[in-house]
Amino acid sequence: MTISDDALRAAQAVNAERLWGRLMRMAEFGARPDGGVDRPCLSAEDQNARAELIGWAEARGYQVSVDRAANLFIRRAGRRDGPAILTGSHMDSQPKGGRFDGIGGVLGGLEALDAISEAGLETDRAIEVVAFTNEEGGRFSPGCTGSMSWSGARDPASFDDLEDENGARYADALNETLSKAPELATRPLGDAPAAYVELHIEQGPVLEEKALQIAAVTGIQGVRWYDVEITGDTAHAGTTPLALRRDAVQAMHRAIAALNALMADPDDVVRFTVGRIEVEPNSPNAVADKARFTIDFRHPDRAVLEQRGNAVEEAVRKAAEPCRAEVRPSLFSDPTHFPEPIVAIIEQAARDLDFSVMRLPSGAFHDALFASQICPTAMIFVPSRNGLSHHPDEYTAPEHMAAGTQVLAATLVDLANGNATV
Ligand code: HGY
Ligand code: MN
Ligand code: MN
Repeated sequence: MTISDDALRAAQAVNAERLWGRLMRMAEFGARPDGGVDRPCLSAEDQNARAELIGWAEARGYQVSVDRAANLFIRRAGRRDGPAILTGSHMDSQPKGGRFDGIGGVLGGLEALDAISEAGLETDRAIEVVAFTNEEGGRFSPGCTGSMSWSGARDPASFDDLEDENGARYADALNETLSKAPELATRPLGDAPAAYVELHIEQGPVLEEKALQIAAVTGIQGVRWYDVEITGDTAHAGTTPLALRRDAVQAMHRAIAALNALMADPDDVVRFTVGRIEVEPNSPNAVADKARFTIDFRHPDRAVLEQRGNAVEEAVRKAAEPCRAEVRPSLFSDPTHFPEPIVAIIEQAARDLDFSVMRLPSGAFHDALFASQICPTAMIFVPSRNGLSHHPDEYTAPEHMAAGTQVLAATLVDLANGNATV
């Protein structure tokens, strides 16, 4: 046993029913008829979910604050001031999202605070839970604008003019959200914590296939997002010979075919997705003069990410001719490896709590990607049924959510008390 007695007591105080009740309550904010969740960042659903979380936190006497990126922090004070141990995740969801992605880490963190309180424990360092703004990027692309603003990875002002599909500006949605809780204390961006540990669902099939309860996450694969805009000429669908057309949809088709060739991988390790397409004038009998689409390209090997990623722009521009193509990078991150000491702490805590555990890299990106640029960072995964996520049927069993939260609570206490050093 390497976890401390206090860590063990905190884990044993985790209340699985309270955690599950909060998860199901949060799933009501943006609930879909098919059982999933559609809670776009900074939407009314998101604002109402944040108000519920603030209510739960204030009822427990925790200090709630917000930074100008609308990242929400819940602080359980420690004996001394100074950098806290931070946990958390995000509250926004995909349009056809599930009830656990992101919110599971926020509510797991809140449950860990409550368990630590109910175990009657004091900790040296404060422990904080954060709900990062816009991790998904579904409404305002790219994702992780909250954690990139917080960590200093990007200038927050660079996101101000992002627009959603209705033309709403990110900065306006941000300010509207901040104005909904004017009484909250504010805090500066970039207060680096002493460490960051994020609980998250695996969003893949491995833990379930191996019938394991916990993964100590070793890192996150590299990701490159691009926004492509192809410009042609609109024309009459009935009278314009094809030889005279600059058809943006046909050019997009050629460009995506060229990208499929560039991203071909017999080992099925490359992840290449075109998830969003927009066409103008979007009329059945007018040739399109605009076609926009997104590229989501991921790989665990930096060399592959660079070699194929650097070929994207030329491949699109050539294939789109005689239309003009513009390729704008929107989110870049190299493969990230979490430091061995903090990964080992997660793994050992799981073992000490008698959970089956493995090490696993993450195929999905997370706010931990940007936390890892400013402090020792690790993640805890719990199983996803059928490996589903970004899907209404996303599901993690109550006992798995509770197990992940127990490992989290123990880890937070030992990191906060210096029993585990990173
Ligand atoms: O896209 C991702 O990897 C994350 O789930 N938002
Ligand atoms: Mn997530
Ligand atoms: Mn997600």
